[in-house]
Amino acid sequence: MLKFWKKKPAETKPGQADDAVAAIAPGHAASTPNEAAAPAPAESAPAGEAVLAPPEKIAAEATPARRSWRERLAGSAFSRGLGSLFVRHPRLDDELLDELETTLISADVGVEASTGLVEGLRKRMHKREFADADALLAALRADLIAMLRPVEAPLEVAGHKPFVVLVVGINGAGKTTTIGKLARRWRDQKNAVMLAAGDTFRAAAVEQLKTWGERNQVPVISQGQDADAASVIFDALQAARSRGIDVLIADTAGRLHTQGGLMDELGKIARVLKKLDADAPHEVLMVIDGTTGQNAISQVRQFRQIVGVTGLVVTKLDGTAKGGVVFALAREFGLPIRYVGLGESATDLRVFEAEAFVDGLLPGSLAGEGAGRD
Ligand SMILES: Nc1nc2c(ncn2[C@@H]2O[C@H](COP(=O)(O)OP(=O)(O)O)[C@@H](O)[C@H]2O)c(=O)[nH]1
Ligand SMILES: [Mg+2]
Repeated sequence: MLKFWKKKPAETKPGQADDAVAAIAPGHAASTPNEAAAPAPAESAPAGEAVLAPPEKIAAEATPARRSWRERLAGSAFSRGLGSLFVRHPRLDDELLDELETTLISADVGVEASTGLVEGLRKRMHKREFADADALLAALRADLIAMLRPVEAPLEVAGHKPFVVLVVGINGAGKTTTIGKLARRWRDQKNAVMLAAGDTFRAAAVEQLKTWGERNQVPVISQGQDADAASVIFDALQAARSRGIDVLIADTAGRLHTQGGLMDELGKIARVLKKLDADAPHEVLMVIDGTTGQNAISQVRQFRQIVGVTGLVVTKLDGTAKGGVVFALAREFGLPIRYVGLGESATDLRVFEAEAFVDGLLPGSLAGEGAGRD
């Protein structure tokens, strides 16, 4: 019988952030998981106005219930696949490793990476390094963490003022939602944040950004639908400079089917920003939908050709995402994975941590703490 399976997965431990938060703000602990659906606060600022909420209000809003990485990742094909594999096949043999390889591939880890991992484990098994399946899983955990360590590089926004973040990615990837979450995060860290509504292709996109701005009391610079995106973002950087803003986050359109148009637009945005600040944008953050599987790889490849991507955010890893795409991205590009989206609400964006992520995907007791620092 496998030790790891008999033990009950420890979701959270006393003293972890989730418990602490629940203790401080019991009202918030029961709040709806989908904060995106909540109405915007009435005292929201008109677009373009810099208004900072009183500190006590920010503190109160900053304490909704936080769920552990494992709670969020448990539904992924990766987690479910591994869990059931070791139940179906508890014996340590080549067949187990063959099935492990299939599980990793079908969880979007990618063929090369999966084969590489499994062949490494197979050699060690044949050398009798593993006493049982637990030992094999421990080795797999270590290998998975080692794959992700090089891309664990949090984004620091302190080096420039304003620090300009250009957010790119295809439609529906989660750009605007991620911007809303980042606005909340950086505002909570006492930065003055401003948003630029650079996705001028759809009126709804501008409105969506404004709603996030109102909800987080951060100003949004916009010129409405069909405005020139570069001009909106240029104006926003000028406004950000004159108002002493710390972080400017710019939304963009993501029409990949007209790659030429997108290339022109993103190229123009980067050029006009450089007129004001030769180093801007300081981060080109590409947002990727974690449910798109191996297609994520070709998306990153295309956007890298269009604009110099400096960091990634992988969204929608809650629910049924396969999760393995994070490993495939790490192996293929080595680009920093700055954040992962584990849900739709403002606090569901986590700084990417290799160990917390891997532990969230693995069967309970095998993993370490599992909750992560963030
Ligand atoms: N479950 C889940 N949904 C997300 C996440 N991030 C974004 N979404 C949803 O994905 C959809 C598209 O997001 P949006 O920000 O409009 O994408 P954009 O077109 O790239 O700006 C929306 O319904 C979001 O609520 C996430 O981390 N988890
Ligand atoms: Mg959008």
